[in-house]
Amino acid sequence: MATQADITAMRRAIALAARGLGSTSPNPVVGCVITDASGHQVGEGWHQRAGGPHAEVHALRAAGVLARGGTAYVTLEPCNHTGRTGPCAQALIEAGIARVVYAVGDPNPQATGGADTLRAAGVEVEQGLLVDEAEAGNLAWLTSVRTGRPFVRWKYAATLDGRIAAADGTSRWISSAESRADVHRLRAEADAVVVGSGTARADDPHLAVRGVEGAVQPLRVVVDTEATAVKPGARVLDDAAPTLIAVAEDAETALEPVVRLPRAATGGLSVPALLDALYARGVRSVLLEGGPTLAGAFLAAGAVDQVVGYLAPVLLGAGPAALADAGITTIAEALRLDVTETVRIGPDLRVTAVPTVP
Ligand code: AOF
Ligand code: ZN
Repeated sequence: MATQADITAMRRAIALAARGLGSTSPNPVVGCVITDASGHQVGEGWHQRAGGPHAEVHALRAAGVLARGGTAYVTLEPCNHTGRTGPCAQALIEAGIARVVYAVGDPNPQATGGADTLRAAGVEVEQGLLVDEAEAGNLAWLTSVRTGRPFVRWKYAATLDGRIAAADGTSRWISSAESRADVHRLRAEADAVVVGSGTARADDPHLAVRGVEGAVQPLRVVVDTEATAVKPGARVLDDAAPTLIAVAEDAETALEPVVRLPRAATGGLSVPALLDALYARGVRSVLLEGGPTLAGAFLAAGAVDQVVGYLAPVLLGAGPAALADAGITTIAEALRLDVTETVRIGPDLRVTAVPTVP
């Protein structure tokens, strides 16, 4: 049975794990707290970057000999494999840990089996404490492991009547400065930020992260099917972050770096082919930032895992909607979502939702 102290320690481990968001790809975010035999915290750590020590190793180093006879709280099942680093299950056994409490089982076939190894060595093992919170904290990585493509978060900012610009095309600024700063945090969490040609043409966006301490810059991706939207000198081509222009196989361009991809039946780029190409480059999470046409294509391809809408208390009554055609023609086909969070961001409302599992 989990005690209040167990819950407190796991909650701390989940908070520690979140510090790795955006910098551990293609690995998960993982946090670890170690308490001694009398329940005092003696070490903590989190996974900071792929190839670096796992969370358990950081926490064991901090605890030193005080780990002996203690409990390790880990957000993910300790690994059982020698990958870029040694097996954490073994490290926990060698440090004399008596009990391991973890939240989420490791779905990675190479790493799984840590719980069995620990039990075989006489360590008490408990699974599932705060599993929903820990899964939510690792949503991008877990989704990418389960689906074999990057996790996709579609973000948009709109008026309360769902418009992203006025009838004359003016759009600066619908959402507040606070919301725009929050978007930089989402960019920092993502491995890649993706926009379409309409957004590239209309906004000449920069797409790099500003104002987030320690942020790893995401790959900036412009889906420019006909290779006509991104011009030499575009802000997205500066050296603030890496860039990739995705064009159709038959498009002509001298821009670099470019990836050539097949078209979908509709003529636009194939979304699955784009996601495969990004996955092959190590991308495990995508922030889809615009605009309505590309978002419609992703939704039609079943490739949106989470929606984050910034709703500004503004009305326009005319102007383009946040989402264009997504292949839905009748109400029975409507994409239903479950709201997982609502937060006030300055004057705006941020709504996070995920597709309802039928
Ligand atoms: C992490 N950090 O804190 C834990 C992980 O690439 P490697 O060799 O570092 O191994 C990565 C795998 O190890 C990862 O996919 C996951 O299954 C397991 N546990 N990974 O990156 C950690 N505990
Ligand atoms: Zn490990």
